[in-house]
Amino acid sequence: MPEQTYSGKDIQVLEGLEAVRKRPSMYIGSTGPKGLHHLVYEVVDNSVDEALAGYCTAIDIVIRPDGSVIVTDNGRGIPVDNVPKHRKPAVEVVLTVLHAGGKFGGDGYKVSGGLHGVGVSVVNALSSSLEVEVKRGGKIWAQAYEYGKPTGPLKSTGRTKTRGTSVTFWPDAEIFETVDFDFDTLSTRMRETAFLNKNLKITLTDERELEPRREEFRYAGGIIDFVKYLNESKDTVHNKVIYFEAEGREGVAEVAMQWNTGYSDSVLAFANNINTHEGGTHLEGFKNALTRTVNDYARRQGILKEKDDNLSGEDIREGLVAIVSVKLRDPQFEGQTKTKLGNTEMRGFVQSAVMQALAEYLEEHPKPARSIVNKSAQAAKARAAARKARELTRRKGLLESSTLPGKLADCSVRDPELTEIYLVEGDSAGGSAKQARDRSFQAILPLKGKILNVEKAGINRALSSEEIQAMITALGTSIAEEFDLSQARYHKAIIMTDADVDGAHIRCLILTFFYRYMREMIEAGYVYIAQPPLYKIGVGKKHEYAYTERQLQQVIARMPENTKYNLQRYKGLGEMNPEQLWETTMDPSRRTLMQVTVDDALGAEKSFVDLMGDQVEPRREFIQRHAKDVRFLDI
Ligand code: 0RA
Repeated sequence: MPEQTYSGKDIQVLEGLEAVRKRPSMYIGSTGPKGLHHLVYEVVDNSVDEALAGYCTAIDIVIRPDGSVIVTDNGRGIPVDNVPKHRKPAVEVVLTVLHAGGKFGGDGYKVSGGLHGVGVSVVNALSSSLEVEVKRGGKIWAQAYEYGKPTGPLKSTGRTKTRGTSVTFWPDAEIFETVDFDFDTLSTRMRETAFLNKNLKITLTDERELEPRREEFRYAGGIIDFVKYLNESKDTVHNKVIYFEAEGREGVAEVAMQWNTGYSDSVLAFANNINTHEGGTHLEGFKNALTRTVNDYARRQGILKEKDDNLSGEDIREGLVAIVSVKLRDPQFEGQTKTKLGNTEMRGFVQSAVMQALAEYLEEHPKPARSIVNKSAQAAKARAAARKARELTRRKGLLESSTLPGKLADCSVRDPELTEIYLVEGDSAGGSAKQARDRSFQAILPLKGKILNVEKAGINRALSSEEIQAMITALGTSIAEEFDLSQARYHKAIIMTDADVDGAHIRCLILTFFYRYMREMIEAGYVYIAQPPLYKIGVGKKHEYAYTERQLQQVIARMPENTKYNLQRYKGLGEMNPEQLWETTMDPSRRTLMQVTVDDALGAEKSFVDLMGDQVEPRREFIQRHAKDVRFLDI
């Protein structure tokens, strides 16, 4: 190759991508699994921008056996003509210059802001290899990169009648803690993206298994289908999903909502397709409008009398599943995780849009309107009763008693930042864990079999369950409205259950409890899932553990031919002696913990509700769908 001479600009470019490689977390949040999957979202979001601009109708994502992911769209194709300032084809600039992606795109709504929209150049910088193929102007163009740098110039490789872009990348294993893509994580996110972009077809294929797994998402109803999906396993208060949209100078707002007979609410807010977990002005506008409109209606109809207090926002939102999706030109993302919409104009815009449309809906649909208001009034009554019951419980000293549960084997260190509590399935595994642990900083709380299903029970019954009381007192934070994170007695709460169906169920029950009553524990990153091994492979006096089926295959493949080995399958924690439990699952220097996040409110909500909810059918489906993942189905 001819010697290259670098101009000042080129050096700047390299420095840009070098900076990304030096401090990846600044650009993608982390180098853990979350950051890894973020790479896919980044590429897909660029294709979604093409869809938002009206040029792309289909996106295909394939996880390849060689560790790469390929994202293909049928958009306009990244431009290939030269950018005078850089003296390079636009596609090369988009892939090698930080934040260059949007500069050639003109205006329109974009998926960008916060950690999103950092640009495909960031994906390029963090990939050991990346290939881009563009179909545009009758030609096919291709270029390859290594660690963000082109291995050669953009070349035309053939002719075509179609248009589009395809990006294949191999995440750099030196940068990421893991380069193993998780199908379900991607699938949840792609489903969400499809819901938010009506009629956009997204397919996800996993070619790593002998039998490829494939899912296709395309929703003609958009966020209406999203609400139906979230309410799939619920009994609803009214049949049809309420939907409206509004457009103004500020942007566009879309709302879909439907109440179910449950106790919790799931109001998800999005701005330019980004899940604004921390809420923001659009959500505030929605909530204000909802509370006002329903109260106005209830008074006009005489359901609320003059002497009655207004229904609270919380009462009205009980059982509500809603999607609030806004699109705006210049979104400002704020907050800890940059997922809080800050644009002040959106508050009033969403509020008046919702007030007008919802008032009209209620007037025109008296039957569902009445059911909704009655449901809110009931919630208000129940809440007053629950408050009384809680005060009573508190007086009895159950919630805030300083006496820790008898079954808790506490640790000796008192600094919560240093300590952890294992929530262990069953007394026998609890016993092993007690022997295995380092008692200075590890506490053990054994939990009896199935803890109460808090999704079905109201707060009152939940609080009278012994297992739940034990968890609350041990954790120290209290719950719901009285929850106080600063009182947490441990900064790691580690759920440790058997690797079988029952274990998965119990894990789900405990997670549901956290999700409903101590969500801030999850948000603070205090909740973890222990990963006990599935196999022990013994060769002579040595042994190794495998935590997944794939790992087992790898261990066996690495052994010299005809080696005799002894394979032990662990059906439950009880089969490990304390020493094995320590070295595989509890020793901080050797164990793997999975941190639980609410990043995926959809996934969490959905799997909790499917497993815990009212209806039997989705639950059976869920178990069948996941039966492949469940390592030891006890039949
Ligand atoms: C810059 C400008 C235009 C499109 C794109 C980038 C673009 C980027 C990606 C990334 C993945 N798929 C993509 N598709 C398009 C607009 C091009 C025009 O005006 O024709």
